[in-house]
Amino acid sequence: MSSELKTIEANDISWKKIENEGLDLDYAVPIARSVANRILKELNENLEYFTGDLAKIKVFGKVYPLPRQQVAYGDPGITYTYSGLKVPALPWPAVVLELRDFLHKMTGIKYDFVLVNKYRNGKDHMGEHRDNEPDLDTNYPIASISFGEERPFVLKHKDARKPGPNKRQIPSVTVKLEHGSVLLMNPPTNDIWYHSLPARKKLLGARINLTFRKMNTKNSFVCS
Ligand SMILES: O=C(O)CCC(=O)C(=O)O
Repeated sequence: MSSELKTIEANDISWKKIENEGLDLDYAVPIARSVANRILKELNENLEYFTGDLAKIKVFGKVYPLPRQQVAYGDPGITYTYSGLKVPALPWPAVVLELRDFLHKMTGIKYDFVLVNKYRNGKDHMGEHRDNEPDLDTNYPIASISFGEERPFVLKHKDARKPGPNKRQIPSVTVKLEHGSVLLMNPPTNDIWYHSLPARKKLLGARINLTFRKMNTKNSFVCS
């Protein structure tokens, strides 16, 4: 871990708790702007994103190009299957490992997988979904770190998405994810609330988000 991140103590972080029915989030901006700028630069210079079939997504059986760039890193042998895609974890780059180790110090959790999404501008987005795939160990929070353009992150209760009389009037919750911020999505949030990163066409800046996850160990195998 870099000396700058090492100087941040878990006790120094002032977390904001965001709660609702089945929703449990912790939000903070623990990474100072100058450090966040340096990390964003390193992410921009060192990460390469998936191409070909791994840069496509299946929605209701149809295949589309991903409306953003994506890559995944993790411990050896890990794969993650979601939206019809089976994504292999590439070996950790130093700058991503630095963030993984920072989260370990902050939360006590040693994450073994991260999905990185780059939104090249405000047109790039991510649709409503839950991170509740069988590959994930849902006992742990998903830790989301953001750099670059601030974008709204929108959470919607599953009952508010239902059609017809079963629909409940539960307002969405929006969190602005700032440069250098950390959002912890604690259980059972991802069973009950969908989340999305909607397009904001007027925003021109790029943003990189990393969601650190803990996988079910049965999903891991070590390649010989
Ligand atoms: O970019 C974001 O903040 C959202 C990422 C996300 O929803 C995910 O990785 O599942």
